[in-house]
This record gives sequence, C-alpha cells and structure tokens, in this order.
Amino acid sequence: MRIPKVCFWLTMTFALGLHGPCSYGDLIADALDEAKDKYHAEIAECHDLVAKFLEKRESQLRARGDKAALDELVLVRAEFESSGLIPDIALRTLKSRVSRAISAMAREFEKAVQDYTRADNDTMAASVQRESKTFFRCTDAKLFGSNYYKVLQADVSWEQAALYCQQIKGRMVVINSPDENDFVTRLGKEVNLDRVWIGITDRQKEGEWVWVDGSKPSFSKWHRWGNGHSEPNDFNGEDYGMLSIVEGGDWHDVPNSYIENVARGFVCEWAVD
Ligand SMILES: [Ca+2]
Ligand SMILES: [Ca+2]
Repeated sequence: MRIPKVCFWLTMTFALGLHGPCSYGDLIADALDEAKDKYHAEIAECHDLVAKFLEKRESQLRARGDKAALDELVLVRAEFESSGLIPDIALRTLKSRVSRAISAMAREFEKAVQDYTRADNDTMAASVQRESKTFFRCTDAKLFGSNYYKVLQADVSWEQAALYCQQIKGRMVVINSPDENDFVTRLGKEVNLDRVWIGITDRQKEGEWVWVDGSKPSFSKWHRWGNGHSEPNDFNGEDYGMLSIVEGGDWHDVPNSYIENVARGFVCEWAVD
C-alpha cells in the first residue's frame, strides 16, 4: 500500500519532534482558540437572555391584551430569531455586551497576526488575517460575483445598520449594476421583506449621493412616481437609501429612522478574499 506523501511528511515531522505541542506557534493558536470559545459562549449567553426577555414581555402583553404592542413584539421576535441582532427593546446592556464581544474577538485576531509576524511565521500570520475577515461573516451569506451577501431582518436605523455591517467586517451593500440590484432584490424577496437599507447616502452634502465605500454611484434605480416626480426627493430632509423590494428593487431616499410596520431589514456585503 502506498502511503500518501503528505501523511508521510506529517508522520516524520511529529516523529522528529519538529512540531512539539510547546512550540511558540501553538501557544498563539491556543490563545486564539480560547478567545473564540469565549466569544461564542458570550454571544450564546446574550442571545439566550434576549430570548428569555422577549418571551417574558410577550406573556405580559398577552395578559394585558395589548394587541398592537403584541403584533409589534411578534415581528421583533421573528427578526431577532432570523438575524440574531439584539433588538432595541431588549436591555441596552446586552447590545453593548455583544458589541464588546465582537470588538474583543477582532482584537484577538489582530494580536495573533502580530504574534505570528513577530515569530517570523508569515504563513500563519496571513492565514489568521484571512480568517479574521471571514470569521464574523454570516455563515449563510450568498455568493454573487465577487461578494457574499446577507439580508438581515431587523428594525434598525440606516446608521445602526451601516455600523453593524462594519462591525462584522463587511459593509452595507454597494450596488454597481442592474444585475446586482436584481440579486439583492431577490434575496430580500426570499425572506419576504418589503424594504431593505442599502449603503447609499447624501448625509454629507445634500444631493451628492455616495456609497459607504466612498465611491460615487455608477448605476442607480431611483423610483419614479406616476405623477412625473421621482426619488430622491429629499422630502423633509431624507438622506438615506432604501431599496423597495415590493417595487421591483426601486430606490427611495428616506429618513435615518424609517420606522414603519412593514417587513424591514438591511443588506451586508463581504468581498471574497
Ligand atoms: Ca437628501
Ligand atoms: Ca424620498
């Protein structure tokens, strides 16, 4: 029987003790693994606490017979279950706990990259660097062209959505072509959303629309009203881009906190490494 070459060399490496468990490289990997375990445990605990909070709130509203509040809560609960984003109505401390856990994990990745670089292990430094870019990416994000996309169902403002995409090492979606617009619209439709935030804004200078990556739009799909008017209309000072799935992917400018009792969310995008 032929032993595959790679197995032979691995066996030889261990046999010769070149890769002992006490090498510096392993200490870095162990510290990173420990940080990941801690991160996953912290996120799981926060999610558990939110789920319990929402459950308790639901039974309170049911007992009170508050139908309107109950309908809103059911929607918030469905959004939380689908996106994992801590809703605004939950304890604010939980929201900041999750943010802190993400930042701490991001720092651990940076530290490991530095440690490997200092130990002259450029291969591992590059590998951890790559992992850090995809670690926070939603596992079910869909590939289209050279990016991964995920629609997150949540009742958040444009600014909150942009910040969250950034936190998880992506960005709010930047749409450069009709095909990409159709793809994002289809993704939103798949999860039955009516509207999603997209990463375009004129908050810096009125009428100058820019994407979150600083680029100027090379393509746009502003909605045209039947009466000859069209978006963006800056109605009462609207500076944030929203894609309307129910209008075939047309765009509107709307206020930062565009609260409406409709299926809502935002789209994050990650470049393929
Ligand atoms: Ca505007
Ligand atoms: Ca508008």
